[in-house]
Amino acid sequence: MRNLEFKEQLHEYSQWREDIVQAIEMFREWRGRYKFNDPQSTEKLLSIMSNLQSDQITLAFAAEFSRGKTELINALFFADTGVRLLPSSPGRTTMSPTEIFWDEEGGSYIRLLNIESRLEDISLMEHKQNPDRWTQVDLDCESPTQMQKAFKELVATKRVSRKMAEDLGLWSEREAAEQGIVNPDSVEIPCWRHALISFPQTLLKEGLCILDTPGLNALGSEPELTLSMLPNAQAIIFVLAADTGVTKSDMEMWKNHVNVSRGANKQGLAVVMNKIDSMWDDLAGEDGYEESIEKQIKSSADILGLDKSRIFPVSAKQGLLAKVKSDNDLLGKSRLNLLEHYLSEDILKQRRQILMDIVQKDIGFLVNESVGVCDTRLESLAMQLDEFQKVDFENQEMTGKLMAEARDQQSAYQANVENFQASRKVFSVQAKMLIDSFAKDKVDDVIRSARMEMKKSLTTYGMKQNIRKLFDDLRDLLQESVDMSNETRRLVKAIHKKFRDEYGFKEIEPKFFSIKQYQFELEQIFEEGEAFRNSTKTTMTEQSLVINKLYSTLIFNARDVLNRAHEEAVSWSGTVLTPLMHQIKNHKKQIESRLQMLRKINESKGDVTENIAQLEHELKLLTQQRKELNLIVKNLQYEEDVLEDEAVVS
Ligand SMILES: Nc1nc2c(ncn2[C@@H]2O[C@H](COP(=O)(O)OP(=O)(O)O)[C@@H](O)[C@H]2O)c(=O)[nH]1
Ligand SMILES: [Mg+2]
Repeated sequence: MRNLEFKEQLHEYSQWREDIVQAIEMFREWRGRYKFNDPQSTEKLLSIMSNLQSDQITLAFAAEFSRGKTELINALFFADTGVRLLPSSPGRTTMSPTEIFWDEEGGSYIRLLNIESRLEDISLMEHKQNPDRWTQVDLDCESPTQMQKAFKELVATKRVSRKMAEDLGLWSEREAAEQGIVNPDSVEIPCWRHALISFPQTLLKEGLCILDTPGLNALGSEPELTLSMLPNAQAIIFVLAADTGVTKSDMEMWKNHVNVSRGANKQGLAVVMNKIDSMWDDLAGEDGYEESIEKQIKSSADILGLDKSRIFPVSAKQGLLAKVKSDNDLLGKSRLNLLEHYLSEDILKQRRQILMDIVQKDIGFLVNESVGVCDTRLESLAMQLDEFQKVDFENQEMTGKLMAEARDQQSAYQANVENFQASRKVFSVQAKMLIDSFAKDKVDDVIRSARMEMKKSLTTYGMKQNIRKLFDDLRDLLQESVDMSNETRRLVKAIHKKFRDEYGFKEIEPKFFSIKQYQFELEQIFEEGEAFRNSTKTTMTEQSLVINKLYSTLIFNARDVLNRAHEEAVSWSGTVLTPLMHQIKNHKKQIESRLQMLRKINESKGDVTENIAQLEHELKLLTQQRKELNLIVKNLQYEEDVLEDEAVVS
């Protein structure tokens, strides 16, 4: 009953996603039934469906420690359990980044990665693929109190030597001094580096994934968080506390970790001004309270350089309490609903749009193709029917002439098809060259040698030179492919033009593959890495752990970009000529069937009515096919003309 709004919206969203998947499945069946399918397009459709099905909405909570992130997560998503599910308490609370989601295969669990793993040069991503490396705690989802108890492990700490803490990047002279600790023998550190929590709560089952990050310290020492995980989240919720205002470390966090990962338009970003209840007992009364909240929001907006409407004053603590006790007045006072409204309206809508764009980009041309081929068939069948109804088949001279014409047409077309087969071979060779130009092993070679150079360099400066060189090399690699992809594109265009000009084929603007976007992404990765390095240079010693990790993250991200580019090139070259091939096949069939009918008529005059009846029957079947397709297109929530516009643009 309580956090109804976000819950309902998420539910509706996941329903919508299911509907789209179903429409795509219907389309796939339709293509199979009427022989429009080919292995590559079928694979494409299957992969889109599986991506949609496993799509998650990740909300990341970032802030300095003790701003109330964990409490906010409890209040927003887990109040239904009736308890404070995740441990939230004064002081340094959750110290390891925690991801909360539902893992259908793995079931319910907490998986914890030990803090010492920081010393290895293995990314979190790689660790996640290897469950054996994690300590697992089982969860009894029937019992919130058992779960609550199990979650206590998240905040476990232990004492290690100062040297060890230093090696792990968890020792700061300055911070310790602030707490009155000088020159200690041992230091208290968190036991766990990262936590994964899976349990079957409704929101999580519908694809919500929550990332709870600890404070500045952890983000500064885990570049993967800032440079991979936060940018990949659909939204970041940055939490401030009303009782502290925007502090220096809040600002540092904002600048170096939150703002950078949102790109220029700051999409999917909300700032929460938590703990407004600390202002409740103000003697100034209701008006004074409103005024001081307004003032705080304005000054925070100014400092952060953000629009006021993105800042949400809430009390997570009172909101949680209100939900657990079903106290509507208190819930109103906590103002949680405004934040929930923003999350559901803005973030979910945006995600829907993004998925829709992906679906359109990926299968729009297949839908267009089916519609196009279907329509061409309908047209030519209707024309043939018309012709057969008009021609006087008693006139032998006439039928003979028609047949001769049709035969000429057939052989001319045959020659062109052979021509097409030859062009297709040329295309295959060129496409293969394009694909090979940035194949995985080629990229791996470049990376391997860069890594080797890096290991050899003794200074941060030397490493910096090496990473710069690596990015230059990767850029060059892509540049070569750009030239090649331009060439391939010209070839594809020429092949299409020929059939369009000579046979009036429907305008199918072939889908184009462009490397530009990937080059841009590569550039971004490098620049963000530089920014990160500059921002935290005070904590980085020569050849430090963090620098190593930073460069591993950059390399990982760069490799990901090149992999994606490669995958797209492979899938593009496999499918780009398919629509044309279908049109060619279709055209060939038409010529053949017309010729066959003419031949039959010529051989046994008087059979015309039977032939006409057959054509009428075919026309009926085809109209039915087209109707079914229409319905599918509608279910995909497409407008055909929109699609056609799209195809021209892309
Ligand atoms: N007064 C008040 N205290 C809060 C609120 N939210 C969290 N806290 C307290 O702030 C402290 C830190 O909260 P926690 O959620 O662990 O912060 P985190 O480190 O950002 O995850 C705890 O003592 C919470 O009880 C709030 O809305 N009002
Ligand atoms: Mg916390």
